[in-house]
Amino acid sequence: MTASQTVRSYCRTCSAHCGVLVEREGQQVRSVRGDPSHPISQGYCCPKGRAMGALHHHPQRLDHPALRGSGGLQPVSWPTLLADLQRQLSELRAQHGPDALGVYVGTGAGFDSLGLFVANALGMALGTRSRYSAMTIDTPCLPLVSGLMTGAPIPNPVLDLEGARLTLIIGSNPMVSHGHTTAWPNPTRMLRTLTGEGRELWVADPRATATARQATRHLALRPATDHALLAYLLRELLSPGGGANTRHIDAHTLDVDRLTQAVEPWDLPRAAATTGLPERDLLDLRDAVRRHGRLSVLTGTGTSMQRSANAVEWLSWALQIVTDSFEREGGMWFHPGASKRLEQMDPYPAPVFQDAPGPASRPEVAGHFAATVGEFPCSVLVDEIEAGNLRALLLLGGNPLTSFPDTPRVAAALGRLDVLAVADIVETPLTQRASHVLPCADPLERFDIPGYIDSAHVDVVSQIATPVFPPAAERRPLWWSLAKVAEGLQVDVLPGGLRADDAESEDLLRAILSGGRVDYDTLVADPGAAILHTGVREDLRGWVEQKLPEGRWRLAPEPLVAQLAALSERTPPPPATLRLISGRQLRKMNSALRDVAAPGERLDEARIHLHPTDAARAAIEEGEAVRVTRGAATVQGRARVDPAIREGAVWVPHGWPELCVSQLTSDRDAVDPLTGMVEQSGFEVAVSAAPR
Ligand SMILES: Nc1nc2c(c(=O)[nH]1)N[C@H]1C(S)=C(S)[C@@H](COP(=O)(O)OP(=O)(O)OC[C@H]3O[C@@H](n4cnc5c(=O)[nH]c(N)nc54)[C@H](O)[C@@H]3O)O[C@H]1N2
Ligand SMILES: Nc1nc2c(c(=O)[nH]1)N[C@H]1C(S)=C(S)[C@@H](COP(=O)(O)OP(=O)(O)OC[C@H]3O[C@@H](n4cnc5c(=O)[nH]c(N)nc54)[C@H](O)[C@@H]3O)O[C@H]1N2
Ligand code: SF4
Ligand SMILES: [Mo]
Repeated sequence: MTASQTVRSYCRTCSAHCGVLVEREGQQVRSVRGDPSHPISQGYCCPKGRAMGALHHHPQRLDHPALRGSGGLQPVSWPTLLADLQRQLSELRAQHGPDALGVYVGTGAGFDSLGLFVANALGMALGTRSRYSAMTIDTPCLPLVSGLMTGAPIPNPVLDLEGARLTLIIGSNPMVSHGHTTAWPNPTRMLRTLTGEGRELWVADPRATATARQATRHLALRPATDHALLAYLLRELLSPGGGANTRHIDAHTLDVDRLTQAVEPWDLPRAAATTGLPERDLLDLRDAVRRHGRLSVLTGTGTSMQRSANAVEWLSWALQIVTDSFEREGGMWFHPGASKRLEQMDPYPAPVFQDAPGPASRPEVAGHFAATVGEFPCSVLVDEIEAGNLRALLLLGGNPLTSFPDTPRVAAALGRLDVLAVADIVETPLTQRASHVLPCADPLERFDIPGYIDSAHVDVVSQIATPVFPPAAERRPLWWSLAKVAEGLQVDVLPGGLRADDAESEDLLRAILSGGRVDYDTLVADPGAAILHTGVREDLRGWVEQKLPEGRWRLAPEPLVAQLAALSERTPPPPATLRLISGRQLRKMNSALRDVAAPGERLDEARIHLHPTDAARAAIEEGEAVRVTRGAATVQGRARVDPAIREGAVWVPHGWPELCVSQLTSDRDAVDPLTGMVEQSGFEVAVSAAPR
């Protein structure tokens, strides 16, 4: 009998990176629970973290490289797989140029620190413009807005948990998601802090979510109308004596007059009619902002996926800037990451957002944005394949069959690629379609330094996870297989000219960590123990504002003003209109973990959620088969009659292949021209009982 042993680590499933204690016995995980000594998560761990062991032992866990031949996918050795992949990629590059080789970094690779590091290095070294990531189907409005308002896509704004007095959450449900740009490990404790003595938390969401239910006030607004709420608040604050901080505006901003003009149409009756909120709600929120003087605004995918995403993100920044909230006591701050890389950048790389053509097949889409952030939007990937511009794709920890718009077109296009190399940890519909399958080390089998370059944590921590087990079977760390691919293409991706077979994860970590707040040896001396960098947050107060050109925020960038003006011209839809909203569920991660749970715990379900009145209007009952239709596209599933959702909103969770909400989205209609973002939430749909 082997004795059990407890190892400290972190969960790598979402940006909360909760500290965990992994109890192992030989090669088996017995249990995973929260680590009470972690300075931020403080013992919290959600069902996905507790399922780390179940994922590690998953029956469909990938063990061997596989190569497609005449008889379908066959297990092969790594040398055979890599030789074939290297040869095909070299030939395609020689024939069609570097843009024929593409890389897609999905969520699974995004949380693999070393894999991500080498994936980015590979994209750059190849000189391909065909770089894609889940960022452009998630929140491209954030780098766009920060770029336009500050001159560079700057770090992530995060909550000042202890300092915040008034917090407004719009389009995020951290009780389930554990946060979007601010990470919420231990969300109940964090919500309690935000609603403590003298503090207020307001949540705008068409659903009475677990987060909204703990708020001081819940504003159940109509989907995709957040711009009206924020524009109204700005209009009121910017009116003479309205509560904006005029001293700060004069000293540290540009274009306040243009902002004032842009929000002028959004008076109280119009904002109330558009949002569907009682005027009292809007007045009370305005008064709360005046009372507190400052506020923190947290946006999420509920806002970043709607048609007005850019306007909403911009107005939320503007609201925080005119109240002098950013980087001040009680307002949000900008996370510098555990490295010092961002704060040492001086000045920020500039200029950005120059004119540049978009991808060859869609030159009108997001050219300047793509050039600035260094990637094409996911919404052009299918066109790039169909046009023959993209011929090989390294698909790293992602699932475009549920995450990209217009699923049937995506499936057909992926089938046309000469090379579809899929790196994952479990068998998925993507690995089944792959030409090359790269089995990766899972979180318990690899090193990670979460939050090193940028982080969503409410404080600055350095942390390292070391492998709990060596990679089983023929699984390899993603960084290694990508470095091997790079060698075959004669490009360098590892630091110090290292060769993949001579390098260890430690060599990469040493190089990446050098010059940071702590070095590799200090971190690894006590693996799993997060080091809290006390005082950094306070020392850095104002660090971003100091880097702004002339120390000023641009309050009213022209392209955003134009987008709000276009929204101002739209008339509110009739009240009976149904709008679909998307979102996350607690026990799965997008399309992953849907069938993985810790022993004795349950799984999530795919349902179409409707308000009782909307259900009655369409004669739909609980559990009945229903159809959601948008134009020619339809999805079908079972109804959940749900009083927590507001009338006029239909909620379909994201990530279910059998109820694939992405089938209702399109990479043609309503693609934002500035970022290439797809309208994934807040669009009109019809709902009916499915024919029996
Ligand atoms: N209509 C609609 N579309 C959406 C959304 C929506 O709400 N509605 N949400 C959007 C958002 S926010 C996102 S982020 C994207 C998600 O888009 P993707 O990232 O493309 O999709 P995921 O389902 O997260 O796929 C993650 C994959 O990574 C694998 N994986 C997990 N862990 C690891 C690992 O350690 N290593 C490797 N190599 N692989 C691993 C999983 O098995 C899974 O196959 O979808 C977007 N698309
Ligand atoms: N458990 C779990 N956690 C996750 C994920 C997961 O799949 N499962 N995915 C991770 C990923 S990739 C991401 S990007 C983050 C996302 O993190 P969040 O953005 O917090 O995601 P959601 O929990 O879907 O919350 C979005 C909320 O917006 C609301 N909403 C929809 N439309 C509107 C609107 O028009 N206006 C307003 N104000 N609200 C609206 C929805 O009802 C929903 O409650 O979560 C991450 N964490
Ligand atoms: S909230 Fe859950 S999924 Fe996210 S890091 Fe913590 S345990 Fe993992
Ligand atoms: Mo996401």
